[in-house]
Amino acid sequence: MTKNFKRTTITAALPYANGGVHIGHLAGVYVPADIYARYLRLKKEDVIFIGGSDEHGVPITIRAKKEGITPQDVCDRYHKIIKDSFKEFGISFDIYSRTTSPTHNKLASDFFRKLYDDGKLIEKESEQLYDPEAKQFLADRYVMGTCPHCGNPNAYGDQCEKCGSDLSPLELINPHSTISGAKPELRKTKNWYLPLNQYQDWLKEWILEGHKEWRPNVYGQCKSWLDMDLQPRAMTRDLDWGIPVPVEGAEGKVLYVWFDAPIGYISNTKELCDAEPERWGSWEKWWKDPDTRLVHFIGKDNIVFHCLIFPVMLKAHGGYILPDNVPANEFLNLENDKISTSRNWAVWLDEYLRDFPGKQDVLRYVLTANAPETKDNNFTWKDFQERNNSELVAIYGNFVNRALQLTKKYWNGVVPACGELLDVDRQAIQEFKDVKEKVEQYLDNFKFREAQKEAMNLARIGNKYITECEPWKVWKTDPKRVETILNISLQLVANLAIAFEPFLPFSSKKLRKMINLKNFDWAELGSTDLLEAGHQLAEPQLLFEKIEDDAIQRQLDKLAATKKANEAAEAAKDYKAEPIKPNIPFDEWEKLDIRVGHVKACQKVKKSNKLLQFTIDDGSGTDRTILSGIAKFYKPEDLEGKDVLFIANLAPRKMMGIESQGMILSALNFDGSLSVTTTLSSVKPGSQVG
Ligand code: B3M
Ligand code: ZN
Repeated sequence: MTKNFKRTTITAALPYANGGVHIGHLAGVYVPADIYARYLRLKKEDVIFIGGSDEHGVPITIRAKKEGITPQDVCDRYHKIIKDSFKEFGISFDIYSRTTSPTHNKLASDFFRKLYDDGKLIEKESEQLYDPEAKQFLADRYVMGTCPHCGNPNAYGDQCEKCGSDLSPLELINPHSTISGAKPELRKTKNWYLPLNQYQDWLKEWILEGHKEWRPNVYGQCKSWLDMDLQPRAMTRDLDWGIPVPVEGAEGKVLYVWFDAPIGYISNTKELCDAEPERWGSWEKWWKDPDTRLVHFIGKDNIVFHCLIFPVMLKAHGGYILPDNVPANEFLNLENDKISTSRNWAVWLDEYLRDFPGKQDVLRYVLTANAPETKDNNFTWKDFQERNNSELVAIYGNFVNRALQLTKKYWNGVVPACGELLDVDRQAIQEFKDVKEKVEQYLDNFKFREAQKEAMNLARIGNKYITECEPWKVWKTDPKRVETILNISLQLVANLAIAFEPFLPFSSKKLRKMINLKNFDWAELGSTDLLEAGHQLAEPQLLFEKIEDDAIQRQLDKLAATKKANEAAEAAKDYKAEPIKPNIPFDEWEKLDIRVGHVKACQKVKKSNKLLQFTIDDGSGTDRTILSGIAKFYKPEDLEGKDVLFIANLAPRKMMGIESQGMILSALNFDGSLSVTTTLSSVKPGSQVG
């Protein structure tokens, strides 16, 4: 940090309001942004932390169409879900608003209009796909067809999900509109472009020369863009969901979602400042004063928008500050597989909280410990359990518990005075003073995993200290000495409450309550005077609890079930029904006697893993025995009491020494499984089928 700024504006990417929040979002963007915001607040710096939902863009309209509701309905639903999830996990936004707000509509519209009036945009005609039946232009996602690379018949106009190729809709074989099914045609349309090419030299200077301190992944991605020739990029779209383009002759066009979304950071700041001016001052000081530092927290797929396009927009507009840093993260995988909403391969925050109530901090801790800061990283449930049990419980929780229980035991829960220091005390004090500087250095440089590791070292120092001092032994010979040991241990505990506040805010709060900690200031980290002698502590409680194997197994089972369902869905996609057999004359069909039978009993046939033996009421008054090779697919008790269809006049045949008098009808599914056919409503046994 070369410049001394007066204040910091922190933004976290605005999630699309068309789905919930999962661990990938939290690890990639929101937990690091929150740690940073809390850290600066704790340092008593002037900081504002801005969030909100991104409510425009094509995916929201597709979802709405699918569900038969309006895009606004989709946004309303998910905005609430997302906002609640963030709140539950302690993401301490100063405001969480949305891009369908009136403030945003006006600000984004005015922003565009200024660029337009100042001649900063290029008006250009281009050919776009058009649906002649639905009478509208088609976003790439609205076109489907066959992938020219792998033959997948369900490729989208922008991407083939089967082979992963990026596509343009014009490359698709047999393209069709997903709205009407019609073959799209090319039509001319006018749009407004941001001439990124005109800013290329400036971008090179600003980033490649001016921001060498950015994370290597961010800097590298910018460099590879800037090594190519940037092209003008359309800032408007022919679409009916978004902010109308505020220009004559632009009816039926809206602002490109990536034009309006980052402006959402500004609008949300404005909304907050306008609502509480005495607390926040004017919104402009957060966005226009060169003494303000702007930091964007995002995932790596958003780098180009935050490092190139948005800065060019801000620069072209004039009057705005530019981001000082963009600490983008790589991706988090789940159990070695890419997180995917469509395949439901994710840990959703609401489900997590249902399964692990009150354990927000455990997830925050594990996600930071594994933060994908420099490369893609992996979340596994085993690691989650391991880090909880052997770090949070065994190191942090254990140290706190030891210090508080010992104080309760020897000193009735009152902080004793610190006596004369021995070497071992001085060393522990020095060690934890050093930690402060390290944590700060890491946090200032957006190295959150290292910072958290250092905070955990405080607890390690504490455990080592107590173990070395052995107060339970010293008590018998030198109780005065125990006072000093306890005092230092408790000071360390208080330090932990401060050091962990940015990372584990719920636990810090709990811990602060246990020790009645009033002073709560980052500047005091490292101090040995946080708790005065005579200060009364509250009743100790466990800060963390062990997570047992069965809780982890349930999560693994859940994922295994998801994987199985995905595989089945994948196989079903490629399934083609067997060709129909040649026709038969009607009288041949009439020879077959198919009946409804009531399953009175069903059991496994001994020594066979395929056969089930049915006792069928066929309406004749005499029970009938039928064997069927479906034991792999049903438990016998699941079939008892059901009405099934069977062929009643098939010549009997013996299997495993039992005579089977007929055949139970089953459907052969695409994956080789068998599903017994039955009647929709209850029908008397013996009824004919035909
Ligand atoms: N909504 C993309 C995303 O959620 C986009 C971010 C906007 S940030 C201004 O990844
Ligand atoms: Zn493909």
